[in-house]
Amino acid sequence: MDDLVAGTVTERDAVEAAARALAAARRVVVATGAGMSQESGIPTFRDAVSGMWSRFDPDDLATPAAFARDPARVFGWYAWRRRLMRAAEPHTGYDALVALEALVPDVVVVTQNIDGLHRRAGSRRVVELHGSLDRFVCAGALHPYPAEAVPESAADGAVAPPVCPQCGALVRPAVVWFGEMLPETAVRAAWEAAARCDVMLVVGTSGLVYPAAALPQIAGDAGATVVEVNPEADEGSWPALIRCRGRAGVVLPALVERLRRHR
Ligand code: BV8
Repeated sequence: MDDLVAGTVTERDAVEAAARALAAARRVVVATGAGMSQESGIPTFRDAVSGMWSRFDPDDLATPAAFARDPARVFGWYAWRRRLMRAAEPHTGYDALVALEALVPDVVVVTQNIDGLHRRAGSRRVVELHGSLDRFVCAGALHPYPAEAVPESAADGAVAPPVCPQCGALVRPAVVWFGEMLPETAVRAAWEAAARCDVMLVVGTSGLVYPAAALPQIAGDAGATVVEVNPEADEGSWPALIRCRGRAGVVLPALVERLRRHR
């Protein structure tokens, strides 16, 4: 247990308290952000050094206007990120979330991430709020485009997007950019799960991007125990009743191990 970042009694108590809440829970939602993938080698957005936003301005790359202005620059950024994601492997924290499904009757993962790692790890119910970099569509009529035909890029540089064979529009990643609406089905599933859950684990998110950042508040307001897993001290401003200071790959396995003892 001393692996936890602070390693204080408080941290050990926090993981123990979170395990007890999980032991009494029927419905659990796991809300994840970029920090969930950090130990799989995918940079977060706001990490001061390696974070993607520290080198790129989201308005320059993750908006429809950016794609219209410089499609090759935006598409190249995603081609580089897709190569990173496809080279990444789910770490032990992902395996712990899969193991959780055998210990709690109803587990739903709601992720902001587009890297597909929860699905690859074997989580059975995954809601991808911001889409997936495994899927591509055309910017015209949203015609699906085969991901296997999309060029990858070893470096972050301009890559000309393919052209849709059906309508001639440029092909784009099937992800939600800033200023775009989230997929309605994903929002409905996520909001319903958050409002009904007994425990929400909030893992690896700075809670800055809306509407995803509203989920812990929805769960807390509905009476759920909110457990935050994050090495940083004061990230989310949610009613986090239990804060586990540590990395996802350390805390989540410890949490599931403690939960097994309560079973
Ligand atoms: C919307 C997909 C309705 C693409 C992403 C003006 C105009 C329009 C909209 C807005 C506006 N002003 C505000 C908004 C709303 C806007 C928004 O919230 N902006 C923010 C910046 C204020 N939201 C939107 O635009 C959304 N759509 O509102 O539509 C609308 C429509 C029109 C007009 C008005 C409203 C769409 C938002 C989705 C954008 N797409 N991703 C891509 O990936 O390229 S967002 C992207 O950034 C991620 O998906 C994620 O959501 C976000 C990054 O956040 P995190 O995941 O939390 O990552 P971060 O790096 O910040 O934090 C990592 C955390 O992990 C840290 O706390 C760190 O301590 C921790 N950590 C690090 N290592 C570990 C760890 N934790 C555990 N273990 C570790 N090892």
